[in-house]
Amino acid sequence: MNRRHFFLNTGAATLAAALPAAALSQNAATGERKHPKVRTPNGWTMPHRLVDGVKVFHLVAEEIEHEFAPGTRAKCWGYNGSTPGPTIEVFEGDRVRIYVTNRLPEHTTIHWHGINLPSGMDGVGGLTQPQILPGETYEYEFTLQQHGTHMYHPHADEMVQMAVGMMGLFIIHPREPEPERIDRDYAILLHNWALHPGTWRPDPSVMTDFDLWTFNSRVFPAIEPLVARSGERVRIRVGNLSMHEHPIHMHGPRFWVTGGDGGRWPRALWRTEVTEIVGVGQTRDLEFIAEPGDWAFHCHKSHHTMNAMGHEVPNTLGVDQSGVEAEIRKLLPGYMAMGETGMAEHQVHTDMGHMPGPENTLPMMMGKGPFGKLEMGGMFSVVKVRDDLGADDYRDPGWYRHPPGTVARRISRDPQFGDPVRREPLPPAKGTLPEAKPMGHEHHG
Ligand SMILES: [Cu+2]
Repeated sequence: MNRRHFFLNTGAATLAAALPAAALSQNAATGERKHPKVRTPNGWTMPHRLVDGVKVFHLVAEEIEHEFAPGTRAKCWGYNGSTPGPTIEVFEGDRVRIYVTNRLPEHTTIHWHGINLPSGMDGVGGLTQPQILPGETYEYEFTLQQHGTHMYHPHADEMVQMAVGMMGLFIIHPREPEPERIDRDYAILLHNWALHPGTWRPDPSVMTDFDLWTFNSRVFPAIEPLVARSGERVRIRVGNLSMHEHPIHMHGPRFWVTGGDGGRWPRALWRTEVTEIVGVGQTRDLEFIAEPGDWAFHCHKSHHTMNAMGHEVPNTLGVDQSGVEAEIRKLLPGYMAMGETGMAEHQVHTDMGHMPGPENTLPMMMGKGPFGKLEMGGMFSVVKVRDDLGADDYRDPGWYRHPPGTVARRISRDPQFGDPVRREPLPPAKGTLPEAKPMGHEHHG
């Protein structure tokens, strides 16, 4: 062991003793835990080197192979091997130096979204700096004068580079402890992708009609659950660099919206909500006291909790397709008419292997829970709160074991059950509501 190794190992051991794993931001002098380490589900936090008091990071823009969920991969662009790129986690007052190496086939820059810095460090190609050409490395350096949930992304050929995955989170903790101690601090970046069925590269030309809706570039059920212990104060930071607004909704306890790109809001501005719209280019901090259970956490646009699907298909709800199915099967053996009673049957068929989709394409609905199929995809995860978790335990605890008598249950199979109060049906309309007809037999004129 040479001297340098000895020094490094001793240093590491001292550091490890002073700072237990989950309390890297612990104040060593008082033992008081100021901020938990941010956890980026399915992502990671970028390490740094300390050089003369400056925190030094190195981002590499490059093409990567990314997996949205087992069964769907794509050639994407990201940073340091991933999309989103690694989360940068720092403190108000820190001086940071960030090297950006461009290993893409075209030029790029990085804009530090929401961060107050000298104009020339703002990363707008052509406006505040030359483009970073392929092979070049640029250096950004600035002092952080604020705290909050921020982001980074290219400001060069932005439409293409963001559409194929180039983005990351930049989280700045306040220097002082926060008034309410946070026990778990999650960070999620929202995005959308036009990965058309059977293809391997996201299509940057799409403006609204996307195929995949992601938390940290993953779709349900491949998104890690958000785990907490009962009574803990949990923050979920949500940033949006997609092309849509996302009403982010949590079941169970209501949350306070406590901050955004502008940092933590004064207490008088906090709002209790169960759904918060995170606009394009915005971030929002959601905080709640964890209550035991399995609580869905998802975008409330119902198409955003689906995977690849056609959005402009004929509406077959309520249409008797029995005749047409036989006709089409003469041309397309194995054709299955669907949608007559709703689309839940979709997951039944795909799970049974009856509907192998195009290659490299996830079924529209996926996921199995303790009570059956979840029929979800996209922007959906589960907040899993348990009484008996260790403070630093982030492992998936499995499904919630409900206390006896607290689960909705079947009490009848008779559709005529009971004596429910119902409104009178409408009087017959004047010959306008059509009877259900087989698809393809619409009456014209
Ligand atoms: Cu959404």
